[in-house]
Amino acid sequence: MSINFRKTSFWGVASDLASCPESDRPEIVFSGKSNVGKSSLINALADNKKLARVSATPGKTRLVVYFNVDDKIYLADLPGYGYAKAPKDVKAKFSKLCDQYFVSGRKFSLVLHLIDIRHAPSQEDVKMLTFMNERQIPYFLVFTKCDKLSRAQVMRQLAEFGKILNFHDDAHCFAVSAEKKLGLDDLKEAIESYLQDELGEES
Ligand SMILES: Nc1nc2c(ncn2[C@@H]2O[C@H](COP(=O)(O)OP(=O)(O)OP(=O)(O)O)[C@@H](O)[C@H]2O)c(=O)[nH]1
Ligand SMILES: [Mg+2]
Repeated sequence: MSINFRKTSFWGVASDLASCPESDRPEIVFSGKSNVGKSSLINALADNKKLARVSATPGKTRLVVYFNVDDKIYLADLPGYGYAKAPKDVKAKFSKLCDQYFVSGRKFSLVLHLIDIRHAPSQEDVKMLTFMNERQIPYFLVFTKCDKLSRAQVMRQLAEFGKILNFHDDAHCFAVSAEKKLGLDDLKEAIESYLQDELGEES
């Protein structure tokens, strides 16, 4: 069963768990530092620049924003963590929402954890990966903004990150650019094949 990512539409926003959609289909969660390119990646996968709000000002996504892909899966765009300039109470609310999301028992199928290819993974990235490893939460690591580096530099960074990060056995790594549309087909294929069993045989 293939997923048509071009058929992605805005579903709604959730400020708490009660307003998230019913868990009636596979859900893919986008996590990572503020400004890493979560919303841009969603737009690139859907080939629609107007879908998710992208901003040069970090902290744009302040709620969990849901997208419906082809009536088959949900994408959940989480607020980015580590946005230093957000007021304290807002920051606390974000992180509570993210924490709740991951410990609530809400059913999700896969996390795409995004890391900017140019920068060493942060403490929060390491914490998040440790958390997912401990809980056996399936994730793909997606290195973003690859257009900013040469191919050789990308390879070097990937090798370097492999030493720092304790990759989960099943972790898949992807190097992408939302800007130049690089690596997107590989990522889509991997998502589809990961969800194959869950999506079943229906057309
Ligand atoms: N060069 C380049 N810039 C990118 C790419 N992806 C995102 N950006 C830029 O990075 C900035 C942040 O992108 P967003 O997609 O809004 O990041 P986000 O992770 O959703 O940020 P929050 O909503 O604050 O958590 C914007 O200025 C984007 O244009 C990419 O692949 N290449
Ligand atoms: Mg965003």
